[in-house]
Amino acid sequence: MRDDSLYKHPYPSPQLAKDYPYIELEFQRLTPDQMQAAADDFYARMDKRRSVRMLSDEPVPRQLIETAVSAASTAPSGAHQQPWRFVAIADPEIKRQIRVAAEEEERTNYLENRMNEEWQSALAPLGTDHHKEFLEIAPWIVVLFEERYRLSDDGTKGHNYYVKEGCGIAAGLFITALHTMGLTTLTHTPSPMAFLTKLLGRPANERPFVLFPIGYPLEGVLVPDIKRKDLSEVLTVVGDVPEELS
Ligand code: IYR
Repeated sequence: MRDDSLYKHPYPSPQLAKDYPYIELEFQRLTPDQMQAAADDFYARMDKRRSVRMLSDEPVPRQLIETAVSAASTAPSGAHQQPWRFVAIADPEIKRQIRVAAEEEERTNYLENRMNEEWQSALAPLGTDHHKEFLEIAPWIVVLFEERYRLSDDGTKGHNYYVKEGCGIAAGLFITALHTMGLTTLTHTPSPMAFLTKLLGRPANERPFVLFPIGYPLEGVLVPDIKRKDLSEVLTVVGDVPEELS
């Protein structure tokens, strides 16, 4: 039984619990040592994740992609609307069309200076260019579309809330799932990527958010020797920390 005594305004209120279904949270309490060990393991594993630009053509079973999407779709979202749609492509001809269209856009970005100098110099250490061969070689491409608004079969529109936030979290969970299952990907945003809506036959309420080529890394592949920011550069603690939390 829940002990509400800390709260003057318990959630759900008795009325809310009458009006809507609620269930007790399933939660596994860990010991402090287990918690730190889990955190250390997870961090160590995630710190090994790298964006990979040369994937192999080795097949990846569909089931793995489906499970990764299921995991991604556990992301929290505004009003629990889950405003995302993952579109998976293994069809060589469609992958080829995506590559051709993406390279066309990127040619303008890189060779006709659609990206300004500041942008191009920020990318210099990554050495990206308009060649996107991985789009054809990777066994899978998954495009995450944001569902900008809801569209019923009869054409009625409905508002979706915090779509970008939800999709960003879903994308994070997706790459985490892929990494955990021993696959690799690149969070790729061919720019502009409106061509994907048409090419993949998606409805007007969906907009491409990010594209993921997915597969195994090509044996011996090189990745940029980048360092991640130190904790002190990404974490600021404001105010006093009570003794028992230190
Ligand atoms: N969309 C281009 C450019 C690009 C932009 C950023 I910011 C990157 O981190 C990497 C690439 C491309 O995909 O090449």
